[in-house]
Amino acid sequence: MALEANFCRVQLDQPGPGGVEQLLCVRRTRLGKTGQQICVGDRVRVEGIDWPEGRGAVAALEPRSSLLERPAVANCSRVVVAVALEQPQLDPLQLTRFLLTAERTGVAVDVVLTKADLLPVAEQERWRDRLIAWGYPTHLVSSRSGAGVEALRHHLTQPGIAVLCGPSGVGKSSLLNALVPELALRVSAVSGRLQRGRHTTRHVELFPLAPGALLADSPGFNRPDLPADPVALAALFPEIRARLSEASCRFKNCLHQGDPGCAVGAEWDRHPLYLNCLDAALKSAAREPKPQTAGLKQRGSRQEPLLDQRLRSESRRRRRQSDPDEP
Ligand SMILES: Nc1nc2c(ncn2[C@@H]2O[C@H](COP(=O)(O)OP(=O)(O)OP(=O)(O)O)[C@@H](O)[C@H]2O)c(=O)[nH]1
Ligand SMILES: [Mg+2]
Ligand SMILES: [Zn+2]
Repeated sequence: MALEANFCRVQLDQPGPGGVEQLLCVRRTRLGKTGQQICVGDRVRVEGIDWPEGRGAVAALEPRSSLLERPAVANCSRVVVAVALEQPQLDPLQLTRFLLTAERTGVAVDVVLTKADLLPVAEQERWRDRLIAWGYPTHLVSSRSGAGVEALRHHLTQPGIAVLCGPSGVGKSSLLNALVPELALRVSAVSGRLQRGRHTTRHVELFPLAPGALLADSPGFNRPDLPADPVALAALFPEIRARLSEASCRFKNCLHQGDPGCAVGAEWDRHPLYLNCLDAALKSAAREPKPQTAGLKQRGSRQEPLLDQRLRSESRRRRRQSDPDEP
């Protein structure tokens, strides 16, 4: 399933009459009573098929095995988070936010470090070793020189859907072009002092890497959301999972801020990044209380005054106008 302006393209399990392999279906944004939203990767049932025209209508959505929230992709079996080593410079906090979104799917997560041609080998390897220590299989690639591309293709040639996501301008589409030269996807140069990308890719789209192995290119964005429940954050860090599999914290509701009695401690690379994300998640939970966090009493969770509803939606509207990253 792929989405286009007002239609979705449905890939059939078996060719229909006349060898039709894909159907163009009217896109209803929400389906049935449940109001579920269709996304790329969804398995759907189609009705009212006009075979000669290759058209139909999506009637129902099959249950999903996984869901990546942003970019929205259903049923992926792997998330590949791409960040550049340079242009734009690698930002560990931003990378962590992407990894947290990827972790929420429950599927395998890889890191791809792009533009390796822009850094000396020793520095490339320092980054790679650092990310391996975080708990992620990490690949160094350069679409420009071709370094690492073949090894990555080999790694990704497995049945299922892999999603390539990451900030704008890191070279996701360039990498897809290197992996599948026939594609010739549009890419464009990063701009400005901050070397920000230009949001060149506009839609999520699936491309066949090998029979049965699909890779999705996706539009870059710069600031993935954190989970709504701050308590859910810890389980999304492989380093915390590893420590908790060996020992337990003294308090059951421990938020792992490195206090005495915490089995996770503070002696790990991403500890400050974890604290940063935890603080942001606690603040936003306090702003918009959710049932599961409403009764939460934790150190460091400052209760913020609730903004007037109108003010809140107004400020959200303004943020959206000034920041293309706001959904
Ligand atoms: N030096 C170098 N530049 C690269 C490499 N890969 C991509 N670039 C450049 O980086 C810029 C952005 O590349 P894109 O492929 O459009 O990046 P993207 O991640 O798809 O960006 P969005 O579609 O906006 O999310 C282009 O100018 C590319 O030529 C690389 O391996 N080395
Ligand atoms: Mg792109
Ligand atoms: Zn703890």
